[in-house]
Amino acid sequence: MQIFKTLEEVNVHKNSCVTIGNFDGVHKGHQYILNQVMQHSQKNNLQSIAVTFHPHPQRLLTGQKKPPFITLLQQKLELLEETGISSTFCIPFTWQMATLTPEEFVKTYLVDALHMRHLIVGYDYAFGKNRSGNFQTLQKLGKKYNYSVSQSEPLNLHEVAVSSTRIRKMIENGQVFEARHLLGRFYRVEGEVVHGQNRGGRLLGYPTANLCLTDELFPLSGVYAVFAEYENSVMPAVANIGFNPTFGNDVLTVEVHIMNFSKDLYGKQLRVHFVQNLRCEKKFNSLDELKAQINADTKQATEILTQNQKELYDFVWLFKNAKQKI
Ligand code: RBF
Ligand code: MG
Repeated sequence: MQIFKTLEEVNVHKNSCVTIGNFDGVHKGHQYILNQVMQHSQKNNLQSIAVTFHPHPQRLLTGQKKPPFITLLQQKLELLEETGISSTFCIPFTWQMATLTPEEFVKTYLVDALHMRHLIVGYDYAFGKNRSGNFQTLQKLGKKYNYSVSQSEPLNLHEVAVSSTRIRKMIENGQVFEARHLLGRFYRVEGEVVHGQNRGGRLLGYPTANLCLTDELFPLSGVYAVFAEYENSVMPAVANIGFNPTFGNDVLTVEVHIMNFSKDLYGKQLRVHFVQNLRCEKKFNSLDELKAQINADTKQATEILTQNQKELYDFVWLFKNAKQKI
């Protein structure tokens, strides 16, 4: 996938079919539109292009770090690439950008730079100051600048549109097993393995890899059956997200115990795919009770992760078999 990070970098020699959005999560709803863009492009010999902004316009304008992103830029670009779209134009969003009229934006970025001939927008797409630019605005401009516009209908799950907001809420509630249907993959976080308290192996007999976190969104504190991905291998594991109340920590940690694994992972990049919530985090009165509980968690996670393994793996390996299925 070609990535353009500035107007100057844009290098498009063909007419194009474009979609535009924030794509936080690159979820099933996004995948659905991106597929339409690719199909339309193929039929009409156009280049397929996703357009997005960075930083997120709302973040720049409000100066607030919320809502938490499902995917940070790097992961978003990786996932966009996996959809098969041929280019992504990641427009740097600045205060100056925010003053452009819809027409100036469309002409400079979409028409002149990308040679857009067809635009597909989501069912809820709006842009510009106070979200004043909408489907009708884009259609009017299309007459002047020689492109057509279509609006994609929402992709529903249980009669409710798949949206980043809905997915965010599910993850914050710990409903990671449900969220996979909307994402088309398991929710995941990743980070470098760093030194923790060193209690896990020594005191409890369950060594854990502690992650140095970069993500913004975390499932509800608790214990989860997860897959740990490290250097192209995917291993059954169990994760604890929380504050280790038994030991009175005060920072959020994500630690992962990988079943039947004893390699040293310090300094390595680990990706954690959240499969299912097992329980909430608890304060135990003794080490033995905590140990017995972790033992039970490990057993339960192993059962979950080894049942229907093929289906579960499809959700780890994004898009491979899950495309369009919901
Ligand atoms: N710590 C707690 O204080 N309460 C828990 O409920 C809890 N559950 C855990 C479950 C699993 C599967 C694992 C691997 C760890 C858990 N821990 C829990 C964290 C434990 O306190 C931690 O691994 C050690 O303190 C080492 O950092
Ligand atoms: Mg540890």
